[in-house]
Amino acid sequence: MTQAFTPRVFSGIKPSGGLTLGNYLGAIKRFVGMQGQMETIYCVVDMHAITVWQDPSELANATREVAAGYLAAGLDPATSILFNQSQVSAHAELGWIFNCVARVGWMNRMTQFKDKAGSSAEKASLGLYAYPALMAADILLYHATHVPVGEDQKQHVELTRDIAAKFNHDFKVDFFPRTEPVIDGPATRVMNLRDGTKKMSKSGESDMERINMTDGADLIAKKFKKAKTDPEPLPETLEGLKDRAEARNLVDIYASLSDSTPEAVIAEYAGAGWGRFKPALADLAVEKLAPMGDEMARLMADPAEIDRVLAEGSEKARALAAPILAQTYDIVGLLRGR
Ligand code: AQP
Repeated sequence: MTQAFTPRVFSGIKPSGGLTLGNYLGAIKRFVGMQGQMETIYCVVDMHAITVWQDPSELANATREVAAGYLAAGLDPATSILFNQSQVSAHAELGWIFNCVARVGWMNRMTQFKDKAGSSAEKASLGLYAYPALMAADILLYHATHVPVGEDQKQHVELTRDIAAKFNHDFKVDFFPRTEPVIDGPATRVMNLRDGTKKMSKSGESDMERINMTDGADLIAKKFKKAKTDPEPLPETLEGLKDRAEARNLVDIYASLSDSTPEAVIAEYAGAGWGRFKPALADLAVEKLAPMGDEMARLMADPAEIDRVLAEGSEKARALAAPILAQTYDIVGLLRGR
């Protein structure tokens, strides 16, 4: 008989730079949407951030900034557990066990490692290679059943399912759930504003490629104005955006920001040129992002309060994680004092 798992959401963002519109639309906005529907646990995954070099003098602040983004977007620490990963050591402990469950062949298929390590894979950290096993631990440490993520993380959530299945099979238990990735809405993959074939990323080379959650009105307008497009006006139907990656991206962003659909956006702007669409998009983005940017700045002015929220959330997370890690140790046969 298969165990019934309590519906529970887990997801996280790594503090590897300032939050982007991609992080907001692909993740945070959807985290807020799931709040109140089931138990929700949202983490700032600082141990993932250090898989590539992070300046120690900036990491703690970057961690606070992601937390400030969560709070400013509407995550409520009284409803969701909000914490940073490194304060709950069980993540690292379960991560090690999953390093021993996951197969090297599985890791070799992870496209994100190939993208991030590029041609210098030999020089990449072992942590960057193993990071999907730690991500599986983040999720399964809470027996999370649902993981809202952007499209780029789909493969890692599928790996999490494989790790859970192998663990259950190897130890003849029904202990870890088969977690579902939740990838929905029009902005599951927000693209780079200067190159519609690349994802918008925190750590992309140029700031003009991305909208940051903290960008002011003028900068947002400038970035959309300079965003790469093509000479054609917006088409009459969505099919007309096929093979127009940059145009499609701007339509998807508009749809997501306005809680609408790409079809509805096209219906409204059919035949419009960029001179009309881009300023409308910039106004909409400013309307949605500026209040959050202001709130983030207000929160960041009181770092002790953010630290307090994260410490309190970490305590709650530790309490949920401890019995699951203890049972995992027992299943694996690791001796522990009682
Ligand atoms: N462009 C995007 N569109 C939609 N969703 C996105 N996410 C990231 N970029 C986009 C989603 O945000 C969540 C947190 O991601 P992360 O910071 O943990 O890792 P990432 O995907 O590697 O993010 P970045 O911004 O690209 O960071 P860097 O440049 O440091 O690697 C995830 O749910 C992700 O899907």
